[in-house]
Amino acid sequence: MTVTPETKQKVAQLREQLQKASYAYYVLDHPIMEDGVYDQLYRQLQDIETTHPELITPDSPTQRVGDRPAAKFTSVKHNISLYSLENAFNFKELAKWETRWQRQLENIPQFAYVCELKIDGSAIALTYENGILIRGATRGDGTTGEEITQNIKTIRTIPLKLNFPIRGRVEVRGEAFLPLNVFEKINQERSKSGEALFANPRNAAAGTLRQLDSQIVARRQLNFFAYKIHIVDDSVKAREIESQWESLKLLQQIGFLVNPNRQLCQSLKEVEEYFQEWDTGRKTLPYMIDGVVVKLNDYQLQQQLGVTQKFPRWAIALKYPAEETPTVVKDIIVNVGRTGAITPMAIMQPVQLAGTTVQRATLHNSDRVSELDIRVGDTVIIRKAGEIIPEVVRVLPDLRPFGTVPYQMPSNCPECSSTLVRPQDEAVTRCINISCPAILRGSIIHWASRNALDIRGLGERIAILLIENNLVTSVADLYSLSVEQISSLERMGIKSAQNLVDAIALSKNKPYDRCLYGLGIRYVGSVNAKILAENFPSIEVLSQATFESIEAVYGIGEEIAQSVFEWVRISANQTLLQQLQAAGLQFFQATHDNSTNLALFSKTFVITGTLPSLKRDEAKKLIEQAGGKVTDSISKKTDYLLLGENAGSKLAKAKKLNITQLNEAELINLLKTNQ
Ligand code: 1X8
Repeated sequence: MTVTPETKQKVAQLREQLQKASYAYYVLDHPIMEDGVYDQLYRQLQDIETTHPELITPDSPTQRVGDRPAAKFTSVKHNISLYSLENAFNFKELAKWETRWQRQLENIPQFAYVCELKIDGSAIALTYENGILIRGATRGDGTTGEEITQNIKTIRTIPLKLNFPIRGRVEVRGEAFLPLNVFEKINQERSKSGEALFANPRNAAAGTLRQLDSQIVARRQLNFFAYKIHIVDDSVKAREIESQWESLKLLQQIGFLVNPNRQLCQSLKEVEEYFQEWDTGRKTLPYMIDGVVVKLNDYQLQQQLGVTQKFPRWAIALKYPAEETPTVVKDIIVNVGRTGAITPMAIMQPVQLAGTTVQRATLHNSDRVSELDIRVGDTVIIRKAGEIIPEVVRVLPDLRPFGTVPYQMPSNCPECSSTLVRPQDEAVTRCINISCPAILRGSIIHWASRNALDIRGLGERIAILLIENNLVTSVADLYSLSVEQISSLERMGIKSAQNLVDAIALSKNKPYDRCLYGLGIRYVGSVNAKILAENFPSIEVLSQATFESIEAVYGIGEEIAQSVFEWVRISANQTLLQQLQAAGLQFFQATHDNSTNLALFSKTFVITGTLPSLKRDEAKKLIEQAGGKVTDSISKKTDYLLLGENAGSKLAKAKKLNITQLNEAELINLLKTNQ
């Protein structure tokens, strides 16, 4: 059938109207046409194209959704390679990068950085010929990707035809992504139908792009942010663009959605501010970002720096610490804690998570292990949620290799081989052998930990050595260790042995509540230990206390009271307490009288000038005997300036900070009145 010029004109007009409306709706987020009108025009165009298939062009709005699913995707070589980005995980690494690129140049030029949000999606390469989209491809390995043009055409924010034609070939790069609400909806649906969940929006986007059925892709509402344009032919337009900042504007002008949250920064300080701002801001974005991309703005500078084997030297990704990340399980072990509790743990391929490298995650208990059905070889999602040790959130069964077997919890303690016990109404399996080395090790590490007795230098390694060499059988034994004994341990010199002995001796000065906490009584954390210490002035009083009187204390619940009540009644624990007290540990509340009786308790003094009768040392001694402290320089923490003749700069500083001044007579008075 011949096509009249009128029909041709009509087709062109319809396409233009639809394209404009679609652009306004999807890219500008500012609709200019009623939905009904759009549908009507769309159908008119469809009708004409059905009658005159020869008029169908690849950029026609009717070609958005492919109706013929591709059998499989074909490989395509990218016209220009897609690079990945070097990662920086903190500002220090970012600064190193700046130093590195600057060192590469003879002299440091004027420069600016463009900061853009790093979208958690899938990189896409689009090819336009004379303004028409002819090909879309996945990143693949950077050199070769998969041809997914049909699927890409379902993305409404990717123009099939550029807003104004650019002669020759144009390559556009950007990130295809799924909005978070769509990602969550897809996972909910998959969960209902028993399908494996996508680990993150990036995988969901990549999975969607590689769907064979474009109808499904269309329903998924993928979106696309453009961030790079290569104009291959040497047109006027190409020469106009001299920077990343300008190229983003051009991308916007020719019809792409460009992320609006970009910023031109003049220094790394500004980059850091942008990064920090978006660390908060990202929580309200409707899509996921995993960092910011920092690029040198000037194209000439970019070209000068060039690329390495893998990365451009002129760009870097500054990543936010991930709170969830996938990794592979290499082994499953059980850990024996200081209470004998058995915790199954996954040993994993090391990954970056929330700012640190992790390779262990807790599986909590055997119920959780069965629930997850986690196996060695599995790909899992791990999460750090405030805890120090990350946990396994879920397993990705689709990625499970062949030949795996369910994990079986051991029935014997891995450290002492005694039979493990699991009380009927408890989730926790325990080793109940009181001489299990794992329990002793855990107790020592806990006793020495920062919030307990804070013994510097006594960590896991030393604890293991002390136990293995039979130097300690309880925490009390720590207090009779000699320098000779410790220096005989592996990798321990006389000096570090002396330091450890000193650190152990120093711990005898720690207050009662720290000692209580250090005992590791179940449910007695630092806060509860403080409450107990305040209400039961010594361990003897606490040991004599009835269950009711412990429970009656404000802040102490039934479980804690029960645990304390039982602990002090175990004879091995009573022996331990006697030994610790004999070693000099303070299992009693330092009475308030002792300290408040001291006239200058915890007051800080600075002495300046010559005093009428006391020598400086004598004044210092008097102050210290009354519980005060003498320091050399004035600060906000100084309580008094003791002032003599010919005072120097300290007086001026004390005046500035409004610090009380005393003379010798006033000091003596102060000591008397409070005695
Ligand atoms: C990856 C990404 C880039 C940008 C945003 N999100 C990403 N995931 C951007 O430059 N705005 S650049 C990039 C890459 O080069 N691999």
